[in-house]
Amino acid sequence: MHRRTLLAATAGLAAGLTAGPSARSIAQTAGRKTIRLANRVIEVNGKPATRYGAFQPSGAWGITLNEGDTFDVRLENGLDVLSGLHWHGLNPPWRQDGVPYISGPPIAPGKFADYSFPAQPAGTRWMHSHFGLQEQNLLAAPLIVREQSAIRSGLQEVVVLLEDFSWTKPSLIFEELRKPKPMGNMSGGMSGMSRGGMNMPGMNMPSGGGMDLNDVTYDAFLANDRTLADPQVFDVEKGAEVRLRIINAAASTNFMIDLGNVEGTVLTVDGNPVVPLKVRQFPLAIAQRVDIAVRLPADGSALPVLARGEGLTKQTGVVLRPRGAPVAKIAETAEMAAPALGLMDEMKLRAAKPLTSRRIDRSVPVDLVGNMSGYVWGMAVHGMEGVPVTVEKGERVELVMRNTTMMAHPMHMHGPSFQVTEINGQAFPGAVRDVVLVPPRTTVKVVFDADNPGMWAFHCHNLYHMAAGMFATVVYRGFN
Ligand SMILES: [Cu+2]
Repeated sequence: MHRRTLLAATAGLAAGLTAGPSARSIAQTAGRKTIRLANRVIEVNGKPATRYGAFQPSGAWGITLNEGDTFDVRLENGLDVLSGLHWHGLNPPWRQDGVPYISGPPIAPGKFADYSFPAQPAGTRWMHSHFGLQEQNLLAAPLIVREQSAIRSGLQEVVVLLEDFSWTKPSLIFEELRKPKPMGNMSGGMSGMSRGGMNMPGMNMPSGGGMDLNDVTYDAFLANDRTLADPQVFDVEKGAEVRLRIINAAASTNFMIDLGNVEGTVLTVDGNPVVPLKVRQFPLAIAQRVDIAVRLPADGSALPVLARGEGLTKQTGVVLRPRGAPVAKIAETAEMAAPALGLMDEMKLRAAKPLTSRRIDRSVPVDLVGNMSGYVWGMAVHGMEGVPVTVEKGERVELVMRNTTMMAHPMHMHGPSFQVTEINGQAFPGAVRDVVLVPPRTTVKVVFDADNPGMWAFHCHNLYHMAAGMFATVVYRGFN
């Protein structure tokens, strides 16, 4: 099948990706929306791939709402397996959080679940399966709650959802990762996989400083389901300012966003406003989002928005094209590998709407741990693996995340967002986020207000780390 035929099969994919200022009236009159989980066919490097998807009957990918709307969704499972979606970055009642066996049961094939709660906080959110390894099967989609400020600005919005793609089944990728590895040969060439990433401090490992960047070697990186062989091209006005909403929906890949020579302005991270920060490159860990305002070059030329895998030359992206501008072919391999993601940029971020200043009621040590004898990851809360973080409603809670392993972990807490307050002993009023990267040998402190009683997932957002045990919960005492 030709690429265009495939796109037609996914029914107006692009329609869900841009939202003009007129979208509000549609949202207000539409009432309950339906999202259907179903198989779909995309094309990767000239070959068709059947993967999961989450689309509305209109063909819109995911959902776009406006600040103040109700998240009123019927989720239908058209797959032949148990499934569901988590509304990443929203703060719903805990039973509507979409995490199977924690917030509720998964949805059986042919069945549906209804969701209705205020779509807040506004911002660039996303949705993905929290069931098994389905996220690696591309079961993710944008979930945009357009801020009133964004609507008023009249800026064109471009949503870019990044994914990592493999021809290997997710279960086989995980099986390979979990196979015991000879200690002296962990960088050896397993097909499709790099080493297991379990080397510990003091071991003399070949990669930079003993740090491991990627567990899995992917066949492609996708931006809105497409590679740079056939990137999505957005029509924009010459010299216009555009609001990018970039979502890292990859299962196991951190990206470096690259605007080339064009300077953009970071407006939000994980959907939450920050003091504007000028950037040409910006790190985007797994599950993080960034909104960047970019102005198209005055000379009318097209602007590629690229994302390069951490430590890799492999890249993907989209192109913003003013009318009449030629679009040059962009190589899928960059000349320079993207660096390891650090927290240099994180330390520059300042919340535009910080948490109120108040005393911390409870500080909880959370050690991120790994086991060398196999692909086993964990979280030790108060030094104990397998126990939840327990909090009381109304408390200001601090999480002290200390990474004892040699891989970085993008840590995500469900429910209320947290504010980054300290990195390796250096305090600062950082960004409000729902995912923060905790690099090797690093301690990151965050605080949040325990305002939403329930049982919430708290985990590493690297899908394979989570599947191998890096998962805990936050439990409110006396919740029901
Ligand atoms: Cu991890």
